[in-house]
Amino acid sequence: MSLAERIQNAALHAKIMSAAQAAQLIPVGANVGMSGFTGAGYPKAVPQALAQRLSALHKAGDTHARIGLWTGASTAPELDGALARADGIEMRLPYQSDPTCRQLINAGQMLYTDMHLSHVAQAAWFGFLGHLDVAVVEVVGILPDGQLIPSTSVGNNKTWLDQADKIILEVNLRQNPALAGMHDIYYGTQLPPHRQPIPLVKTSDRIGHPYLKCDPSKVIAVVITDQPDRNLPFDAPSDVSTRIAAHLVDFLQHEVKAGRLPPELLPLQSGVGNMANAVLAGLNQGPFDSMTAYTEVLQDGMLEMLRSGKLAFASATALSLSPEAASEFNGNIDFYRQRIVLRPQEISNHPELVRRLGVIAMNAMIEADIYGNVNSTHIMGSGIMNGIGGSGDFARNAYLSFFMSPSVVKDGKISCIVPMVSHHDHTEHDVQVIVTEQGLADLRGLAPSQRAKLIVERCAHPSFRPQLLDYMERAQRSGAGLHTPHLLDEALSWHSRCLKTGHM
Ligand code: 0RQ
Repeated sequence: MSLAERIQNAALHAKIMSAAQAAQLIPVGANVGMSGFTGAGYPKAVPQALAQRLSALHKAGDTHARIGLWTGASTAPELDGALARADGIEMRLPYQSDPTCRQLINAGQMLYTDMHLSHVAQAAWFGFLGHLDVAVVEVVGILPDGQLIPSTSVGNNKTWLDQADKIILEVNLRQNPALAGMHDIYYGTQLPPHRQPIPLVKTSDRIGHPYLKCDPSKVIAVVITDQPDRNLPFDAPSDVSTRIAAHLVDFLQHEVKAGRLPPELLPLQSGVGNMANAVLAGLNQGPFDSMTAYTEVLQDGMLEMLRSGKLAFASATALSLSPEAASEFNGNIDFYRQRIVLRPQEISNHPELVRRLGVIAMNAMIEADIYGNVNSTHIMGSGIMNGIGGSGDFARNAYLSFFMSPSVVKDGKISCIVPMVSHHDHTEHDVQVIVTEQGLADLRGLAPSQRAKLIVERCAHPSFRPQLLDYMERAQRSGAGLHTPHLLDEALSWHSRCLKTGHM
């Protein structure tokens, strides 16, 4: 496809320039809304050029030259990594999973606002996040009237394009032009008090428009790139994640038999990472057919399920595929376009829709406590790992909300079941089922003391079970309130004692 076919708006041809020239147009101190969600559809060239520019300014003595960086979710080394290594990010939101960002955030050198992903667009519209100065958005192509063919993620692009004063577009020639038509951009969202119900009742409903609207007069630069998305390979499912997947599939079968789920289940949401991928592999081999997904990220496991026919349709905001899966996707894009829709993240993660559709939410966690509270984000209560991402959007509103992790990590030294979580992301009220390789605890309808017994018996590793049972018994005898008994000093010191001694 020629450049003229990719960029059909004649006026915007005059705006084509190098990434270095475009980066010069981003004011130091600006808030910049970039595309990108879980390593898909992020700008590949301008962030690196901007990182070089900020580094040069630091060397010249302007040590405070940074930007505020807003995205859909996590991106890639060419974006988060490059800007973080250049110490170019003052404030990061709403989600990251980059090692350098993590290190700077935990060293107190980068500010981070870790947000529910469905909240970001509204927060930007209302100005809670400050003013958005520039949008940098990867697209597949530009139509004659300036509308944009979105790339492999939609994320917050609609909001960034609407809200930013100026726009820089990266047209990535490597992204498949046949992505056109896969997106559904909903423009019906109003602000309160004018908000109307969102007219989506099935995962496959199209309620919007295939293209992103863009005012060409705001476009200050068009940069041509030719690079693939990050495309990290997934690990083969481990023994632990295979066992977790088996518990989950057994439980879902039980729910179908009990008449609490239809045979094709309800729409699935799956988090990111190797464990989520292993669970999807388990579902692909499981007994359910004609499943659907209403999720944020579509990774290899879901692509395989679409190919096998186990999954009839998937709605998401981003693709996050390994190199092999990306090549399979691009080779058969007409097949996938019939079965995938990519939406803005305020729609893919919308609480109203998650509740209406009755989503089955399956997310990984760092730790759960004996009463069912979940920590998804912090190590030892203080150090951020990634962020809450979409897990809260789904967990609170889902029909069924699963949280899963290995029962122990770090060679068995750390228990993922603890007396009291060291940081709270999902309260006991939002967590229905906890799964580790040891087993599954169905917490629905149980009081705290019943939940504690079940979680420890079913999910804790045998090497930590005695300490946890002993804790529970002593807490019950302590004279503390018996609704959710705790020995506060001991609960709070569990993590540090565990770390010091390996096994308490
Ligand atoms: O450490 O990197 O040193 O090996 O945490 O853990 O086992 O690799 O698991 O990649 O699935 O991540 C919750 C972080 C799990 C992720 C979390 C250590 C462990 C390892 C990573 P190493 P694993 P995963 C949809 C939904 C929040 C966002 C979300 C996450 C590292 O799933 O970020 O759900 N979730 N979004 O050893 C100390 C513990 C630990 C621990 C794990 N209890 N104590 N270290 N680790 N448990 C996607 C989006 O919203 C975009």
